Amino acid sequence: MATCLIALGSNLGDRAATLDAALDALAAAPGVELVRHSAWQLTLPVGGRDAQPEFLNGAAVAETSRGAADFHSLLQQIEAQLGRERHERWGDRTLDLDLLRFGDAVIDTPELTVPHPRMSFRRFVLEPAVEIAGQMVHPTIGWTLERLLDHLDAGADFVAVVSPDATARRELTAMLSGRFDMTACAPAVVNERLWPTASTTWLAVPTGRVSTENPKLTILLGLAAASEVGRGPTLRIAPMSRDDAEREAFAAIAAVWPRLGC
Ligand code: A4P
Ligand code: MG
Repeated sequence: MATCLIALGSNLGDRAATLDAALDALAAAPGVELVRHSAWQLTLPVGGRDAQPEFLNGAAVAETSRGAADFHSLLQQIEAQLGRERHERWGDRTLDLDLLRFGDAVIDTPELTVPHPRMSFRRFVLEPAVEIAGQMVHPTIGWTLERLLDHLDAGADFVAVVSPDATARRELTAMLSGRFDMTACAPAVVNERLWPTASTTWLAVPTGRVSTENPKLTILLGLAAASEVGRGPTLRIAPMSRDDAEREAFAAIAAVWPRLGC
């Protein structure tokens, strides 16, 4: 049996009824036992087109005897049954079921990435997840979900962009500085192992807070082999087009600092 953590989201139609129906479908599926679920929370959309309707988000813990790929297919079947249509990435949806964690498994196939690659820095994922599974450990970062969420409040208002490719790093940080009014900075205390000076650019987010703790967000750029252990909230950007990389970074920053207005 594997213990799974699932994120639920909806921003079209009768959102609460859809999320309730998704739980019923999960509970009724063979080989699945629904253990608990969070309350539904209203959240502001992150990453999609402008003027998207608000989301209702939640989380659920389930035990399953199914394998990870099979369980993910089940989530997709439930999405389809409840009217999900896929038009654009991060578009409006009646139902999104993301597999956040599947036991301690670390999975990276074209269809399925677990732990979910954007779960460590999204409040709309972590808040309901912490309500029901705060002590669950993020398998690649090694922090509990509660610690990840606390860090989004208490961490330093810095972004650390890490890449051995100085050009890619410069391009991304120049774009982020321009878009969000961030400024280059040099924290007083740095963990050299996690954020090596030679390959890290630091940006301070204009919130007025001064701090020397770990950054609220680390962006790993094209560093497929770098470990995430101990870094806290992390966005890993695989080699991709510059536009896509910028879009990923924008959406992550909007999730961590919603008031920066993107
Ligand atoms: N996929 C890979 N790994 C997983 C996983 N662990 N769980 C694949 C679920 N799916 C996974 O997903 C795109 C592809 O990801 C699928 O082929 C699947 O096999 P999708 O559901 O078709 O499309 P999507 O959800 O638009 O894309 P994506 O990248 O999964 O988006 P996210 O990260 O789920 O973000 N703002 C608020 N406030 N609340 C939200 O719930 N959700 C999103 C979607 C954006 N902004 C939001 C919310
Ligand atoms: Mg999804």
